[in-house]
Amino acid sequence: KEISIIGVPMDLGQTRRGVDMGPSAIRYARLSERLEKLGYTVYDEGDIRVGLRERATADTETNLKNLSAVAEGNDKLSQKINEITSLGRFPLVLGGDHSIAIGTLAGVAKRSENLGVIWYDAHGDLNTAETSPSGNIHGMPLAVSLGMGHPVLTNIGGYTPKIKPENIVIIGARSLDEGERELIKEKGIKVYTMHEIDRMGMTAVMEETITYLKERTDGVHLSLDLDGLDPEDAPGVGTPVVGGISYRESHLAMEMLSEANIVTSAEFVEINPILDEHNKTARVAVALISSLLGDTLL
Ligand code: DIR
Ligand code: MN
Ligand code: MN
Ligand code: MN
Repeated sequence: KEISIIGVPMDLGQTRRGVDMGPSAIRYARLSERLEKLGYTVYDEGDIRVGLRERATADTETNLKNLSAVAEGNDKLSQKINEITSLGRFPLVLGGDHSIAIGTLAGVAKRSENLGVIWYDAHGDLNTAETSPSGNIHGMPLAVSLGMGHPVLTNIGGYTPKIKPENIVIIGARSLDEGERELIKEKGIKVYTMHEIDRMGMTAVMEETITYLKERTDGVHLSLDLDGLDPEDAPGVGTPVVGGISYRESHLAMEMLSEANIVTSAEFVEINPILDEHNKTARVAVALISSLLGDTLL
């Protein structure tokens, strides 16, 4: 089996510096070596070129920060994903802030009538320019992929929407803005908040998620924001939220996805080495990626 790694040093979707170094931090934590040991042929495609923050300009008509530079980076990413999937390789995207999911999904959804999406995150990332409290595009990619938001973003890849609300499962949510809550209700999006994870346990959450997605989708994209984990386990993120998913629970979730063999693309985002403790969060990401791709203890 063949995997293509694509780094996206994007930090324009939010305001903390350093998340653009995420791809380097994950490579430094020996991602390729781990995957090769699992028997994969690994193609590291290098990084997508992203505009510099200094040159990016605030969009004056909307409250969307760095709109054109974010859109440009995502457009390049979606094209790269298209090349990779046409070769039949598994795309593994390394962020960068979560705004890059716009480009990843534009690429992977092109080949899929009914793409499923697992959004593993403390946040819903379902804001639009109207509902966003921050103007940060990293809080919007799931809404954009549903066809809601600025046309410069929703039209990336030349089509919209990329995904259907009933094909989404959000896991780990514990910080949702008012507009996001309304959208979740309006669209009937399936969400396992921390309440359900505490109450049901991660095993049942993943069993339900897998059964649900298996019967209605023809492929599943895993979009894993490291802030879905508890900040104790993943401190190197820009918007940590206490009371998150543990390292063990996350491992279990990845192992269950591996067993179910439903994931067809993945991205690991929001790793910020400047805010990290000795690259701990990047090492967690590499461990989770390995489990997702079939690493077992025996
Ligand atoms: C908040 C934070 N909901 C926003 N979002 C984050 O700015 O839209 N997403 N941090 O990962
Ligand atoms: Mn996110
Ligand atoms: Mn988040
Ligand atoms: Mn975030």
